[in-house]
Amino acid sequence: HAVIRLSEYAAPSYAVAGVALSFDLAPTGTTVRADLKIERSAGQTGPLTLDGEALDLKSITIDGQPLGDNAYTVTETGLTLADAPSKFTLTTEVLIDPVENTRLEGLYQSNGIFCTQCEAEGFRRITYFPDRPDVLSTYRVTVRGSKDVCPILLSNGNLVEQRDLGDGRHEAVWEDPFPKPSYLFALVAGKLDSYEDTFTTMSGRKVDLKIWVEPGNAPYCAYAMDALKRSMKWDEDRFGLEYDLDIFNIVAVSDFNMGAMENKSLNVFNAKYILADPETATDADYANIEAIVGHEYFHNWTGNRVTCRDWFQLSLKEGLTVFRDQEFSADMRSRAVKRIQDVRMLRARQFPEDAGPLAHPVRPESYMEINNFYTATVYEKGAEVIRMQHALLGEDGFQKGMKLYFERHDGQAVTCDDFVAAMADANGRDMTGFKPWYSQAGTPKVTASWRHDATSKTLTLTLTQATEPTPGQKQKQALPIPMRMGLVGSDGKPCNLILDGQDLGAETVLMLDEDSLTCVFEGVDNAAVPSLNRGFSAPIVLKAPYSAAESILLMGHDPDPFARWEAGQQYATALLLGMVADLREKREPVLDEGFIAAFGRILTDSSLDPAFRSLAITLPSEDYLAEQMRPVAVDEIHEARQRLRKAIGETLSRDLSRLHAELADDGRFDPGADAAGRRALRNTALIYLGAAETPEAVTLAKTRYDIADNMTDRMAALAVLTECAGPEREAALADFHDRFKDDEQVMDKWFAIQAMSGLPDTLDRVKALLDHPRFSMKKPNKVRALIGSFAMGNPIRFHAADGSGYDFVIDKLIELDRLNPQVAARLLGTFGQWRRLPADRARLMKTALERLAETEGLSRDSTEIATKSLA
Ligand code: DPP
Ligand code: ZN
Repeated sequence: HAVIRLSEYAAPSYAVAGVALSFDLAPTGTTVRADLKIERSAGQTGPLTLDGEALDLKSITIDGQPLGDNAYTVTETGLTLADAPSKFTLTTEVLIDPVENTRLEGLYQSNGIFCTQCEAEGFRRITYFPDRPDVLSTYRVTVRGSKDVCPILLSNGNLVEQRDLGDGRHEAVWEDPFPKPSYLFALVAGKLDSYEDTFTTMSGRKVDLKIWVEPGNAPYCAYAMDALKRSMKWDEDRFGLEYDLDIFNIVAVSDFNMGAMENKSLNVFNAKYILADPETATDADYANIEAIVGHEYFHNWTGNRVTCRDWFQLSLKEGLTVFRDQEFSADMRSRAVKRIQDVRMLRARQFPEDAGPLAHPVRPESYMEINNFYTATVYEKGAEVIRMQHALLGEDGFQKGMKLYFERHDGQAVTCDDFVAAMADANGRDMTGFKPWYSQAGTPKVTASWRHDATSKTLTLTLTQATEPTPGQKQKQALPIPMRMGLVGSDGKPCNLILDGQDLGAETVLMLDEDSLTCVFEGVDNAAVPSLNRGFSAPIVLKAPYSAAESILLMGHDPDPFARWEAGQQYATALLLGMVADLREKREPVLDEGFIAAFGRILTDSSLDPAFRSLAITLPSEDYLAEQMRPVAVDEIHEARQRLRKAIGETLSRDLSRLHAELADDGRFDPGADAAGRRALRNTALIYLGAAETPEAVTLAKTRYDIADNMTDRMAALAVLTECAGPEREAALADFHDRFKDDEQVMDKWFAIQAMSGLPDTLDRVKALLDHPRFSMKKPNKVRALIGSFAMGNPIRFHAADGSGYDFVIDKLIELDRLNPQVAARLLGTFGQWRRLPADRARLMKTALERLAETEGLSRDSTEIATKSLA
C-alpha cells in the first residue's frame, strides 16, 4: 500500500467546471451516469486520471463520441485517458451495488434507505472523478427511483424539478449553486418522515428546515431541531455567519461510519446524534446532539464555503469547527463544565495517541489511508491549537482574522498556513513562531518548580518544557506555550502578580517559548501557591510538585474553576498512584483521609454548580492513571480506584444519601444544563453509594432503576447494578431489554453497559450477545457498542491476564475488516498500547496483533494501523 506525502502535493491538472449526475436507483444495481465538463488547467500536459473503485464501467464517451478501447485504461483504482482534449465533456455510465456495500463508503443502504458517505474518498465508489478536495464544481443531480420504495428523493442544494415517470417511478432534480468538492456530495432516497420548522436569517431570509427520519421517528426530532435553530442563531451572533441557501436538510440513518457528515445543505447523521426523548436519551446524549448538530452546521462556512486543499489540511476545517462547536456548547451551557469535559476527552483520547505508535502532527505529513486520520489529534488537539490562537489574539482579534479568512478564501480550497496567515495579517502580528504546533507531534511536558524567599519576599517560578520523540520525529523543538496563571496565598486569597516592578493584577499569561523560563514575582509575603495552566490554556502535561496541603488550598480557593477541578484530579492521581505502588509491593494501601474530606467539602458546597461538583468528585479514569505509569499495572490501578471509591462512598455516605434525596427531580423533565447538572450530581452520589456494594446500595439502585422516568437516571442505576452480581442485576437487564428491544439506538446502550462490566464473566456474556438478533457485524453502532466498549471501556477485562480479551477482539476485527475496514481500523488503534504493558500482557497483545497483520487480504486501513503499531 502506497504512502501519500504532503511534500508531493501537486495542483490538479484538470478542472471540472460542471457535474451532471443521474442515478437510477435499484438496491443491487444502481446506474450512475456522469457528465463532466472538464478543462485542462493552464500549463498542464499529460494524461487525465480519474479516481474510481468498485465501479462497473458500462459506457464512456467524449463529447458524445464513443471511445476506442485503447483510448483509455481502467484499473482497480481509476480510469486514465491517454490524450484527452483540453476542453470536453466526458460521459460515463457505471453500475454499482448499494446492498453489497458493507464498507458504508459511497452509496449504500441503511435499513432500506439509500444514502451516501463520500468523505474522504467515497465519491470514487459512485462514479469516476478527480476525487480530491481541491477540485470544486457545481452539481446538478437527477435521482430516479420507485415511488413505492423511495417516495423521498434528496440531494444537495435546491429542488428544481420533480416529475412522475409513469412507470411506478419518479424523479427529482437538485441543483447546488455553490461549487463544492466531491466529498460534500450527498444523495438520500427512501421512505422517510420529516420534522419541519423554519429559521429566519439575520438578513430576513426564511430557511426551510427539515429533519428526515425512518418512519415513526419524527416525534424524537424536537431537540435536534431546537439545537439546529440555536446553532444558526449563534453563528450569526458570535461569528457574523449567515446560512446561504433556502433549505437545510438533515437525514438520520441507523448505519453510519462516523458521527455525522456536513454535506452541503444535506447533512447525514448517525441517528444516535439526532433522535432523543427523555425516556430514551441521557443528558450526555442531549449534549452530544447539541454539539454535533452545531458542528455539522458550522461546517457550512468552515469546511464547505472554505475547504481543504488536500487531506493533510483536514484540521483546517475540523480543528476550527470543533473549536466552534465547543464555544457554542460553552455559550449554551456552563463554560467551566464544558472546558473540564473537553479536557477530560483530550486526555482520554488524544494524549495516549500522541504518546503512542500512531502519534502524528495536527497537520500530518504522510498517510497510507486518510480515513485513519480522523483522529483526536486532528480534531481535538487541532481545536486546542485554534483555542491558543484565540487566546493570543483575543475574541476581537480572532474575529478580525476570521473575517479576513473568508474575504480572502471564500470558494477556495486552502491550507492551515492560509488560516494562520489570515489571523496574523488581520492583527498585524507575526505568527510564524506559532506554526510548529501544527507540524510537531507529541504532547509537551512542562515541569514547574518554585521557591519562596521570605527575606526578599519573592517567589521564583521556573517552567521547563520537553517533548518526547515520536515516530519519524526524533528531534523536538520548544513550542510557544501560553501559560495562564496566578498565585493563591496561603490565606486562600489571590496575590497580585508583580514582575519586573510591573503590577499585572491577579492573573497573567506567561509565554514559555524556549526550553525554560524563570520569573521572579515580587512582593509575595507568604508561601503562595502557583496556580498554573488555568483553563487549560495550553494542551500540555504539567508536572508540578504540589504538596497535599497545597492541592487542598487550590481545590478550595483557586478563582479559576478549571484549576480547582484540576487540583483535585492531580491530588487524586498522586494518591491513587501511591496506592498502586503499595498494592504492587503487597502493602496495605494508605487511604488519605484529608483527601476524602476535601472531596466532601466540594460535594456539600452548595455555592458550586452541581454539574461542576459532579465532575470535581469524579476520580481520574483507569486509562488516565495508566498514562501516568510504565509499565501499566492494569489490575492494581483497577483495585486502587475501586478501593478509593468505596472509601469515599463509606466515609461520605451521610452526605451522599442526603444529596441524593435533596436533588430529586420535581416532575417535568428538562433537558437543559441546570437540570442535567442536578441529575449528574445525584447520580454521581448514587454511584459512590453503590461502590460500597452493600445490600442497601443494591436495593437503592434497583429502586432507582424501577422508578426512573428518564434515561439518565435509568442508566446510572443500571450502571451500578451491572457491577453487582445478583438477581437485581439480572432483573434490571431483562427489564431494560423488554422495554427497549425495538429501539435500535437504546439497544446500543444495553449492549455497551454489559460489555463494560467489571464482573469476571463479562467476556462470556459479550460472546453470547454476538448472537442476539439485534446485533450485526454490519452495523457500526452495534459493533462499537459491544466490541468497542469492551476493548476501550473495560480495561480490566480487555487486559485479562490470559490474553482472552485480546484474542476475542482480534478475531472480531479480522472478520470486521472484510466488511468495514474503516470501523475495524478505528477499533484496532487500541492495540497500539502493547508496549506500555508488563511483559506478559505485551507479548500476548502483540501476538494477537501480529496474527491480524498476517491476515490475507487485510485492508489498507487496518494494514496501516497494524504496521505502525508493530514498528
Ligand atoms: N463527519 C465528520 C465531521 O463532521 C467528517 N467531516 O467531523
Ligand atoms: Zn467535522
